[in-house]
Amino acid sequence: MNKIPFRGVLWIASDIHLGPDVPKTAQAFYGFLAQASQNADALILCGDIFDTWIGDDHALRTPPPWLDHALQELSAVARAIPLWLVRGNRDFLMGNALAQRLGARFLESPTLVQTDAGDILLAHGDEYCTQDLAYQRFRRLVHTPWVQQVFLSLPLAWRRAVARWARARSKQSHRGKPLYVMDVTPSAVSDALRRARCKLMIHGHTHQPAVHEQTVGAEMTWRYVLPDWEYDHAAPVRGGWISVEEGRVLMHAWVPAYGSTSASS
Ligand code: LP5
Ligand code: MN
Repeated sequence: MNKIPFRGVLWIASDIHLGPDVPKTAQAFYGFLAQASQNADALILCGDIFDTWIGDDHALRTPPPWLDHALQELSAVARAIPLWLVRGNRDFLMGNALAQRLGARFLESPTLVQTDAGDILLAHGDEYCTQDLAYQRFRRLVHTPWVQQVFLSLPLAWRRAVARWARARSKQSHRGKPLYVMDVTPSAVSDALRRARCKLMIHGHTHQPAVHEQTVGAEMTWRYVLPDWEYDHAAPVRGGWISVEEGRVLMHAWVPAYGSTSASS
């Protein structure tokens, strides 16, 4: 089990899905990053920071304007506080060159984060969607090292086309799947918590922010689910983060014009 100790105020956000078509979401997120630089001692972005990631070379050689802006904002926060990145199911190809460029580091999913609020098992969350057999097949395939190497050796235009196709297939497949299939499986979560000897989990991915209580053996456990960020195509808009501070885990909604509102603890 990967373990990492943190002291002080930790902020965690995920599922921002940055891309060329979400300027308002990006703007809201950059406001959040500026606040994180001032108010947190470390920031973890827990996967799906980008809507797709088709290789570091794409980003670093000639980034389009939206991506250049994103890289600058992420670098700025990494100069102020430690920035940790977790790979999600859409940006699992983020690599060391990106981390180096940003001054960030990777956390593997899952990692046991040792905080002032106790040990927290942190994961993107897709690994616990075990009832989604089609997704788990896709996940095994695209996490296979030689498949990734072949994909990364393709010309950029081909990679873009594959990513567009995979996103379209994914959106289409949502329509045919019941919500419980696209959610985490309770027994997969409890198995992971039991193995890690831990009572708290934080994950993203499902876009269903909540705090769930679940009894594991004789113990009560809590699972905090991060929201996704959408300020372009949704009404009401949504986005938020979790802070770990003074021994507590708090969920917050991000309201760009007014700063933040605390939602629950
Ligand atoms: O992402 P989201 O929220 O829509 O849904 C996810 C699951 N879908 C995915 C697919 C991603 O969205 C696409 C990521 C593109 C990455 C770019 C690189 C691509 C190639 C890299 C090769 C090394 O993760 C979705 C879940 C949902 O979460 C809830 O958990 O249900 O799962 C699916 O949609 C799986 C489908 O059922 C089948 C997906 C078909 C895609 C086939 C593409 C194969 C490309 C292989 C290339 C070698
Ligand atoms: Mn995801």
